[in-house]
Amino acid sequence: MVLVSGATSGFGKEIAKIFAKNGYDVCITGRRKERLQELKIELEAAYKAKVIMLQFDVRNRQEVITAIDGLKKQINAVDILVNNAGLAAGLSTIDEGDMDDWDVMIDTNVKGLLYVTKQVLPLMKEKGGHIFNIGSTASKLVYKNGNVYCATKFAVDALSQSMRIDLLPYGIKVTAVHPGMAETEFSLVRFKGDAERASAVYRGFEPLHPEDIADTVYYCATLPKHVCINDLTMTCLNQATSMYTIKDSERVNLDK
Ligand code: NDP
Ligand code: 8X3
Repeated sequence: MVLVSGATSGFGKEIAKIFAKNGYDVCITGRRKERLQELKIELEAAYKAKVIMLQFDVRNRQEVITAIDGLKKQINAVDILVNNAGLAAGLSTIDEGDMDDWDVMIDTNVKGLLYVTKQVLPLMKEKGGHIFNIGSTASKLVYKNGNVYCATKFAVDALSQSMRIDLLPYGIKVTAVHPGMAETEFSLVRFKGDAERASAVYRGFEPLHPEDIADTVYYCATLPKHVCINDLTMTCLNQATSMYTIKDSERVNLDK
């Protein structure tokens, strides 16, 4: 069983799809129930997959406990956990930052990841397994106005390193995947529904696609048992770091 947090959109949705397509049972989670229902129907019809859906908010500790307790009544083990649910809220300097935005990011990206992991681990410790934590290029290098979002993703990096040590005796692999810019609902959420501002982020170059991240997670998950990719940063062709992305118009050999 592969449990994917934040499977209603973007990376999580494609990650759930690629595992279902390849014969894995999947557990899809998120807050938006209709999206979960649609995806469950789609995966069952397209791939004859076994799909369990769990609606909960990763920030709500009791909701997480209740949901995973319910899962424990249906299955004996989670083989792969993908901690993907996350978001950015706002983009501003520390002095102008919105404290509600800070709370949402810290509660979702850091505490939510911890709550889900803690509840799922009893389903993984007996047999071993694989945890994927979706960080970001922002886990490696901060960028202007990214302050709290970057801090939460640095925390994902630190927690991935810690989990790798703590879970070594259980044969649990921990892979942190750090993508650069990818067009999903991420910027729409960050800019609170401002579609024009969101799409402008990706104008002039081809960003990563959610399928690229899903392919990468699937690749890491299907390596031989003795091999673990610990930490992986991936960007589109025009991005070097979280601070440096160029437009196609800046490429010197674009038409060659
Ligand atoms: P999307 O906004 O498309 O998807 C985010 C997912 O997270 C949704 O399924 C959403 O589900 C879920 N989610 C958000 N908050 C909560 C919550 N409180 N409880 C449960 N689920 C929640 O964004 P992406 O697919 O791009 O983002 C996925 C991850 O990748 C995030 O951690 C993000 O930080 C990271 N990332 C994104 C990059 C990008 O450029 N797109 C680059 C690098 C990293 P729902 O709203 O239904 O609850
Ligand atoms: C998301 C990458 O640079 O758009 O983690 O904030 S960025």
